[in-house]
Amino acid sequence: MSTRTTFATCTICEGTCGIEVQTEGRRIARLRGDAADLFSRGHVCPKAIGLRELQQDPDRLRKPLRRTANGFQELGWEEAYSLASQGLARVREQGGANAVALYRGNPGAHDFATLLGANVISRALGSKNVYSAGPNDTWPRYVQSASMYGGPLRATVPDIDRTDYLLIVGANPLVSNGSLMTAPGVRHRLAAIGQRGGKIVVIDPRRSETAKRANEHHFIVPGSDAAFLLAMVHVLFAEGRVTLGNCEGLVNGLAEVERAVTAFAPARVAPRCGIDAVTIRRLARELADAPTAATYGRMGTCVQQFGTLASWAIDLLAILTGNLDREGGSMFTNPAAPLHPVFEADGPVRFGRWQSRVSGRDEVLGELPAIALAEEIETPGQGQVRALVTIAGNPVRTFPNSLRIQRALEALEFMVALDYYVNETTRHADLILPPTGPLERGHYDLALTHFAVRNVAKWSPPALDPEPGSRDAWTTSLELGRRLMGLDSLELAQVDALVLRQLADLALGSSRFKGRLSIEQVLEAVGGAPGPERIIDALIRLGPYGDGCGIQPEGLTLARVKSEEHGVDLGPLVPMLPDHLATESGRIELGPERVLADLGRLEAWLAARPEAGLRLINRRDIRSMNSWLHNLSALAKGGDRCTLQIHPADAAERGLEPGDTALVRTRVGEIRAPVEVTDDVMKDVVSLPHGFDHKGDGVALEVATRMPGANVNALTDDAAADAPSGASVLFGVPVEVLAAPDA
Ligand SMILES: Nc1nc2c(c(=O)[nH]1)N[C@H]1C(S)=C(S)[C@@H](COP(=O)(O)OP(=O)(O)OC[C@H]3O[C@@H](n4cnc5c(=O)[nH]c(N)nc54)[C@H](O)[C@@H]3O)O[C@H]1N2
Ligand SMILES: Nc1nc2c(c(=O)[nH]1)N[C@H]1C(S)=C(S)[C@@H](COP(=O)(O)OP(=O)(O)OC[C@H]3O[C@@H](n4cnc5c(=O)[nH]c(N)nc54)[C@H](O)[C@@H]3O)O[C@H]1N2
Ligand code: SF4
Ligand SMILES: [Mo]
Repeated sequence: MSTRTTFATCTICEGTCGIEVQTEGRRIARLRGDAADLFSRGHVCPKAIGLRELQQDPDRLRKPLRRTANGFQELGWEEAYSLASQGLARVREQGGANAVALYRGNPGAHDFATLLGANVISRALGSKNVYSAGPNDTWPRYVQSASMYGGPLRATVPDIDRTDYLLIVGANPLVSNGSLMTAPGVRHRLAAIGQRGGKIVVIDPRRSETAKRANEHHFIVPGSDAAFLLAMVHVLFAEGRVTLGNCEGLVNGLAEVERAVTAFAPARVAPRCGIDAVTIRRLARELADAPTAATYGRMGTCVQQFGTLASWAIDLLAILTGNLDREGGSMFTNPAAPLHPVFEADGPVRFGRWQSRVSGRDEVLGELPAIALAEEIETPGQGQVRALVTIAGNPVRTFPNSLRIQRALEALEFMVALDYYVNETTRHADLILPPTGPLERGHYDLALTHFAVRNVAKWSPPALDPEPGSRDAWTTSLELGRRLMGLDSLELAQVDALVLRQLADLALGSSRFKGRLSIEQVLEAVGGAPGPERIIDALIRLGPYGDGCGIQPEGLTLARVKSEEHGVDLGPLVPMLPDHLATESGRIELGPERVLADLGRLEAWLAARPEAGLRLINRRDIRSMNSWLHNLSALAKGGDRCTLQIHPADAAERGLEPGDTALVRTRVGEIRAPVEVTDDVMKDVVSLPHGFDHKGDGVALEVATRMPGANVNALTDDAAADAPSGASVLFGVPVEVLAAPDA
């Protein structure tokens, strides 16, 4: 049998590593890092093997399933689409558009067809009950970036390949491989900072894998980052070290920020964050004095009690030390296929355009906070959510108070899941519609190229033909979309063309070629073959490097990207201001109203007496990806990774020894976990990974079900939220730990 080699991209995490896939017929003979990939240069992590196993996993669904009294049964695609759309339409007829909710999970951001397809389904549903993994992840960062620069995807990324000083706050790229910072082979990139004489400082309640390789690490009390970082900003003002550099003349609100940080003197903040005032001052000076410096925060500065304020303070440090938009500092990526026109279609971002029905929570970026979903399902009344569509998500494991979500799903009238597996969430679905496998689809990193540390573009062709009888995510999205929009009479290709026209129109409206091209010329240029690739082509051609559909023939097109099988390197990040700003004022808003409005809450916390007790934080596991890779034996094997890390003093106080079983308890639930005593976590902090525990009636995950581990989101509390963004508080959760009674 002939062997074929395909250069593709791993789509599991944000690393976007290039892979080389050798196939013999339908079999994957070999899968390894693509040494010639211009961005990742051969790097892959252990999860890449997962792609091979995922392709072959017998539990991965290829055909649609329907839930019956005798369990799930396969059915044909046409029937599945009809039943799915009829079920949703029925609920919509009875309860109105808001009675059907949509949830989009994380893998949707890693596949452009799923991402664009989810938008089609969302528009077709027309519901205000739209949810995503964002509030359990990136929202504070998006809200802060939208408020300061005008768009959620206009977030800064640390220019790690050129910086002299990197302050990492609440991120563990050595395990996560980077997030909102696409930097394949991040380990080498971080090591290079040291090799060129630079410095890395990590701030984390746990001595993480990244912290262990840094020049300096400081423990911080979970949830106190905003105060700590604002104390650093305070030092910049107090010591006359504020310099705007490239941002001179481009900022609004400097005086407001100076006033706002007066309350955060290092001496006042130190006892609450556990980092002494001398160190806070020194770090601020180092950051200001370094030839170039960048501050990078991720989950630890997002899904905590003051996520937006912490994210804001991170960018203030960049701006006020002259490090914004400057080589080696915090920069903006200039993606080849920008989504800004789509995200900013309604003009400068506004929040709170509508509120959730039950507890009046603000809409953010067109969605409602994740913590609102359960109560919207549980609470009767006009607009009660009675049906749900999930796309690539597992809220029963990934939402705070996830057992409540589980009960809510049990109470739904109808549910449709677009997913690979029958898992903790999708087992509640009436219909499951699986997409083709990750190596069976073409790939372009539409979302992640917005946060890459270099400007890059790459097309990955499918390494395998789709399995006979399977359907790709785009087809399924259009099939559901047209039925839900009542456009059944249209051919799929017609619906496809409508979607293309709409997106191309948005892209043209903000393109540098606007006024020199008609929409017809764009449609003509991208050709007549239906499929989501045309949308990528349109975005690229109208984008910053594009050929303007012929206006600049030397410019980029999808065809040109396709011709470079190891990717197109568009160079290091370059200064983008002021053009990149999309705020109403055309300037950087240093003190956005929505962000400043939360300072009172932070000041009240600062003034309050610290609460005694343990705080739970999360740690990521190198062989997991949130909740969904545990059915692949190469990644699932080994002992119980879901251990409770606890400081020796805290363990001793509770009479806990290594290997004992601990009972971990909060207001919302309890779990058991084996005890791992280590001073890698600070005193009063315990750590557990998330995404484990795949036992449950009807779950069809042969390998994962046998894997040990507990569900940490049985403990996290959906009553807590970051005020400006509505994001969940997953880290810094107060918990009680004791020896399990019958252990
Ligand atoms: N306690 C705690 N909770 C957390 C976190 C934490 O750190 N601690 N992290 C949060 C974060 S950052 C995130 S992103 C969320 C993730 O939250 P979710 O997105 O809800 O969950 P995942 O575990 O990513 O589950 C992905 C689902 O998509 C399916 N899937 C995988 N690939 C595809 C695909 O290509 N197409 C389709 N249709 N389906 C696919 C999988 O089978 C699985 O069911 O969890 C959040 N929850
Ligand atoms: N192996 C693996 N890789 C992954 C994932 C995975 O599940 N497994 N998930 C992917 C996804 S969806 C995402 S979003 C990214 C996340 O990428 P990261 O944010 O880099 O990963 P986390 O492990 O969540 O890192 C958060 C760090 O914050 C620390 N922390 C907790 N609370 C606080 C706090 O209050 N303050 C401070 N300063 N630090 C705190 C934790 O100890 C941890 O070291 O990882 C991605 N990559
Ligand atoms: S780092 Fe991420 S993208 Fe790279 S191989 Fe691992 S899972 Fe895939
Ligand atoms: Mo995430």
